[in-house]
Amino acid sequence: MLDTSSSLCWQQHPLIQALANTIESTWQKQLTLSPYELPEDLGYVEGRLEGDKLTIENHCYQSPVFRKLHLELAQLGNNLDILHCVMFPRSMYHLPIFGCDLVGGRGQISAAIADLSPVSADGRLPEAYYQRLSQLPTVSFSQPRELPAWGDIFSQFCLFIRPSNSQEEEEFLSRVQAFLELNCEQSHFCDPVSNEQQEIYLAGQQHYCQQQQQNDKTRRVLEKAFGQQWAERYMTTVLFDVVSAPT
Ligand code: 18B
Repeated sequence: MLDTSSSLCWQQHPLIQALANTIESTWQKQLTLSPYELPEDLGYVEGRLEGDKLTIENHCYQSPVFRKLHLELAQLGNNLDILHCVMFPRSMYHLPIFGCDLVGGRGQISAAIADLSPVSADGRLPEAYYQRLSQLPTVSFSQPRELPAWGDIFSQFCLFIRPSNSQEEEEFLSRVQAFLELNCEQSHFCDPVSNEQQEIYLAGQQHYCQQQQQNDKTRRVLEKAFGQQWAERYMTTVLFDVVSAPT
């Protein structure tokens, strides 16, 4: 469970609470976590957006296989609840990037996104992922949403929906849990790759971050509360830092 003594978690939409707890407990159970130091002033931040307070709370770890395991909760007054999560593997391992974003307000989640995104040159996931993902029960959601142009980084398994009732919320949650468990499990079976392969996976991660940095909807929320420069620094150091060497 999330260490929630002072956490935003309790105040958020129930699906965000449930997913935050699922992520944190899956990581705790399946991975060997150690702290990941974010820039000192960016772990917990408060700003103001048109009179409303924007609060951001970060939970960040690393493990022998993952360079950065980032779970972020944000809340804007009573209007906007956000969960953001990314698992960046170290480039010496061929693993996809697990990413997830939930955005909601006033009791309704408007955007629920989750994916295991490939980082290889041919845009394919490791073979084991195809086998396992194709065995998951089929799900269909009544309100699928269309990915923006920068979303060419996502896999064929990407979910991007507006859940229309609690059953769809449950189905989304269980699919994300399956993605998470698969990714943690695979991290125990992967071997380090050659230097040439590492260059490719590093380039794949860089491309992923550059595309995500083009999300104007995220940028706009951060810019309005904290200003343009701060938003740029936050997006490029905390959310989607482009690492230039293997870590
Ligand atoms: N994101 N999201 O994380 N974003 O971080 N997010 C939105 O209903 C924030 C990720 C993604 O339609 C929206 O339209 C803020 C990851 C996609 O053009 C808002 C933070 C992924 C869209 C925010 C945050 C990801 C999207 C609009 C920092 C995927 C649709 C909500 C805490 C793995 C973009 C709506 C589009 C939308 C905001 C995807 C307000 C501030 C990891 C594809």
